[in-house]
Amino acid sequence: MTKTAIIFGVTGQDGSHLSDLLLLEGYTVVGVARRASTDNTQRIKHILTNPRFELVQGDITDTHSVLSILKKYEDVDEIYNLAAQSHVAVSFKQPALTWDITGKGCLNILQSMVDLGVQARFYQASSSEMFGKNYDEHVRGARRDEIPKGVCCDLPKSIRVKYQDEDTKFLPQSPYAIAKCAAHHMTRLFREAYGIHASAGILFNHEGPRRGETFVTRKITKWIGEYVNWLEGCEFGSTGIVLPKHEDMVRIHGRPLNKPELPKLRLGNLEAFRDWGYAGDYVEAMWMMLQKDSPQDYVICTGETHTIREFLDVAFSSVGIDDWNDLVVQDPEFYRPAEVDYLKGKSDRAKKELGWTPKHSFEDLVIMMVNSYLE
Ligand code: NAP
Ligand code: G4F
Repeated sequence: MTKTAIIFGVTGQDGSHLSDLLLLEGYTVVGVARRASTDNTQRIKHILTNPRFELVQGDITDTHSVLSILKKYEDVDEIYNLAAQSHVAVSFKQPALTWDITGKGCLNILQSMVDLGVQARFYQASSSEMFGKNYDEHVRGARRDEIPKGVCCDLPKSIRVKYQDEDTKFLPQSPYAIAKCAAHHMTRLFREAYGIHASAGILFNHEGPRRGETFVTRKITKWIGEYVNWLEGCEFGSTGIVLPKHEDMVRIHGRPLNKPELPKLRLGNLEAFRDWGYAGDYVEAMWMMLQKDSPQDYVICTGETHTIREFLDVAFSSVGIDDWNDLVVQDPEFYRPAEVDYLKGKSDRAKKELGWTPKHSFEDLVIMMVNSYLE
């Protein structure tokens, strides 16, 4: 029999990939989108006419709205909560709104499920941001807390590996991460207290051509795409590397450009480490979690970590630019009041219990994102 799934946050990056996957799997998908004054369905345009896809209006912060949707689809099989104010920097500027959407929104769904007796399986989009400042360490296969005091510091750095997994304690560093922790614990509590089949995926950063344009990977790759197009549009054309600075143009070409200079790429902290994967791979893990007989929380990641600087290296070199230093400016505007310096996941549980591993490498991802702006 055809299964039905409700996706809160269907218009987002993950909501669109998950809809694609579930439709392929034969589901009927009910996507919940909030009212907007402009069209917010860009990422799901290609499925809007699918007879097994239905778009309904709703807002996760409005209890009545959530209740009435769940009441209408009370026989639903699976509910995915992907709705969030998901931008960490924005959460410092709009903490209360972030709390209402990212934290309380999850409670609105879970409590509505209990009140209405909805028996569906539930997925909560938890985040590696919840680990914040914390990590565990492998030293020759042991956890940091198993190593006798003093020993760790005597060992060479090369054999100490920092990572986060399901047992790593949360130490959130932003209003967003704190709201995610609350929703994560709410999911666990409702699983234990009411027996709901509720699972949380602790997903590390995942990206792709559908990523919002203010997240760092998309901001970088979009700028590179614009830069390449700008170079190609120059009067003299461009095959090699030219710098978009007036004085350099005069030096290289003997005359200034005949079009306005392209603003440089303005970024914040380039030293943070992130474990970046491809969003299309990660939504498969979400779905796999809800196919298990027992609910469980899973870390989903690649196990590889790179700095923003390394992302810049790979992205720029994919268009033949080896030195990007003159093209990028570090701007205090993009620094955060508190930073998450290091994320590197360990997804052994997902591999063992779900059979999930990522299909795309870091390099694949970066090149895919740059190319999406060049095509
Ligand atoms: P996203 O692109 O920002 O999508 C968020 C979705 O939530 C959008 O559809 C947005 O609608 C919707 N939304 C926001 N406020 C809402 C409200 N009040 N009521 C109903 N819907 C609302 O995020 P994403 O990258 O797809 O991530 C999906 C989920 O995973 C989020 O919960 C995010 O926090 C979490 N997560 C993401 C990552 C990652 O690296 N991408 C990693 C870990 C966890 P609009 O389109 O109208 O804005
Ligand atoms: O791309 P980001 O904004 O992603 P961030 O903060 O890691 O959060 C994303 O991943 C989380 C999972 O770990 C999700 F839960 C969350 O919803 C979101 O999807 O920033 C990545 C790094 C940060 O260290 C930031 O300080 O890039 C640094 N950065 C440097 N310059 C910048 C910029 N980030 C942004 N957005 N814009 C910049 O100009």
